[in-house]
Amino acid sequence: MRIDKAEVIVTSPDRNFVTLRLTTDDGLVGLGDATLNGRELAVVAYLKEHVAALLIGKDASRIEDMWQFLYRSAYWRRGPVTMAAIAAVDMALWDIKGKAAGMPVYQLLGGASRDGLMAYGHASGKTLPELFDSVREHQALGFKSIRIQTGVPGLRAIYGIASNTAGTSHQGVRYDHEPAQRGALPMQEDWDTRAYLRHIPGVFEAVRHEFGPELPLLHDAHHRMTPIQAAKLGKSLEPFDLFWLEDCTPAENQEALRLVRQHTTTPLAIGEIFNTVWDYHTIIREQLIDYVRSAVTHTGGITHLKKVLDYAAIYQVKSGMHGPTDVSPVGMAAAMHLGLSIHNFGIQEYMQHGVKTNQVFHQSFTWNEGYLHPGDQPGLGVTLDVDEAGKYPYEQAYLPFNRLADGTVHDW
Ligand code: GCO
Ligand code: MG
Repeated sequence: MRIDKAEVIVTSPDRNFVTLRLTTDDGLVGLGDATLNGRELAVVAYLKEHVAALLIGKDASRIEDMWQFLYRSAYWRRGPVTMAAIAAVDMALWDIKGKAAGMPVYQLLGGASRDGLMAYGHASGKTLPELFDSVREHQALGFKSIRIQTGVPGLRAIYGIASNTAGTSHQGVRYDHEPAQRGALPMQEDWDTRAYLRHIPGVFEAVRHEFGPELPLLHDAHHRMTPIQAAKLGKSLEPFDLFWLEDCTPAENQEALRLVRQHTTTPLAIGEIFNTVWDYHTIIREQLIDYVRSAVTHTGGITHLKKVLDYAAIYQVKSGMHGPTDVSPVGMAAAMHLGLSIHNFGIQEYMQHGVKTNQVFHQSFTWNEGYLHPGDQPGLGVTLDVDEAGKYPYEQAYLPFNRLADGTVHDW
């Protein structure tokens, strides 16, 4: 079972996706997601120029060895581009191993620890009535847990709130499939942390009043606060019993979470921009977070994220894998197989892909009353229709960014 071919396929059905396709000499095909939102072509070049040739002729069954080889032989460790490239190779090899064994990947990881994966959807609205409609729309689709993002009076546009030009998912939910807007330059948004801190508790109070105490509610703060501001927000949200508050401070300063933690019992989730266990070392060991947000795609694949989550399990920290539309159907499938098998699964983010994306990527997962399941096809359970993919060439796209009223660039 030697690797015969390594192809990098770039397609942009509802948004840009990068997929690595490995073929073995005995005809098995494995897919890996290498999509790095807004910096896609850097990973394409890394794979095409520096990795593809190294794979040819190698034994496709040696997943751990391949991971260690790609991580250590490069000398330059970690970082989103490197780790997304390694992740794609790793996922493709797990896909191949599953097909060779005739088993879904979750069986190779130890089998199912649960029947399905509770998933949360993204409700958003500029105003409360819009937000309530969006929550109801998600409940009608079966979602049992919901992320709440809201407009803030005085601010023009806020990331994570579906615009009027948003597309719809295959189930008709209104989403910005590519919040990384297509165009030659990134969109500029405005930001005011004090206005945000004044507004958010009232929104959660209204949502609890409307939808009752049971519905698990989540919120994403996108790294915009200082530790003391985050502590204040966590405290002010305690009466509304959040499932989690996500990315409350800029993620690269792990120590910042100590101060937040001392002041609030609101559960914290962090890590969608982390790449290795080293980014989590302090915050897991000191139990400064409750949920690990990494995607398989951005954290070196199933092999490495499983190690992060096994480490987290010792400290009662659970998974909350990243699942926006920029994680491709292949990356989502990998998350579902891993989530089904580990004991410390917490919740899965599930932002549904668009209609065109689902025509390019044929998927085996099921969605049943709020729960995902990866399906029982051998491997990851995703196939790529290359002809369909060819209809959608890459388009430049950037995530938006923030400036404060005085023009200062802010975290987003
Ligand atoms: C989330 C995220 C996304 C990211 C996006 C960046 O919680 O789903 O914050 O909206 O910003 O995936 O590529
Ligand atoms: Mg997030």
